[in-house]
Amino acid sequence: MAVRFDIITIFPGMFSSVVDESILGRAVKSGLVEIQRVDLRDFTEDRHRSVDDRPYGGGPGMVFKPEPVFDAVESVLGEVGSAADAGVRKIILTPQGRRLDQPLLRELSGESRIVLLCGHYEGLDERIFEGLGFEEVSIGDYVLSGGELPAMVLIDGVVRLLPGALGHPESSEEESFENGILEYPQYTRPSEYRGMKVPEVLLSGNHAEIEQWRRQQALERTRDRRGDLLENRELQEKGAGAG
Ligand code: 6GU
Repeated sequence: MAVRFDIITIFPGMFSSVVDESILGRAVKSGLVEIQRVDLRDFTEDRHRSVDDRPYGGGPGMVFKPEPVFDAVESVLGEVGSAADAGVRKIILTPQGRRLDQPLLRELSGESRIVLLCGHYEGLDERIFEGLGFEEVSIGDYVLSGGELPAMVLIDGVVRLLPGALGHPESSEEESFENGILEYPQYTRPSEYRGMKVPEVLLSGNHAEIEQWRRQQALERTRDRRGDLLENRELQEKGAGAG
């Protein structure tokens, strides 16, 4: 199924390289994904094309004004609250949002239309949230200078889950995080390089043993590097048992 993204941004040019290259570039060319960029400054009316202003009550930084954002969103979806807006996922990328993870990407890969609004500065006028019904998404616990890179992260993560975007259908289901654990180590030829050998079991041709080895490696790695993932899994399994 095809997905259409509308990206509302003050830096539409930032998306060019990402949209043109690699898996995403191929998905756009093949029609699996449509990406429309909307320049927020096209919806300003003053000479300086300002999208931001100082915060009421004082304090540092600037805040996104409501008018250009409402107008940009309505140019994409029609009047707020109208039929066109139903069934569209509307997401603001801000550090205050729900953390993006693989289950959310999976969910979004089932949508047909996603509007992304890239936040900036100290934030957005609260009436944007109140009046437009966007959900907020963050890509992690650190601060970036704007929502554009996070929007690209989200788009990339969604598009590679669309049937037909990757070369081989099973590749997205096998990988880390889909199973809630990290990936096992991979090797390719040569079987020995600079004195470092590929583990014997992988050369054995014994598929049951290989599978067992990989599973054990993946669990060990997850325990060493990301114990939090295993704890979440245990909690989920307990929750499922009780429900
Ligand atoms: Cl979505 N925006 C910004 N500015 N910083 C972030 C982020 C988003 N997610 C993590 N850091």
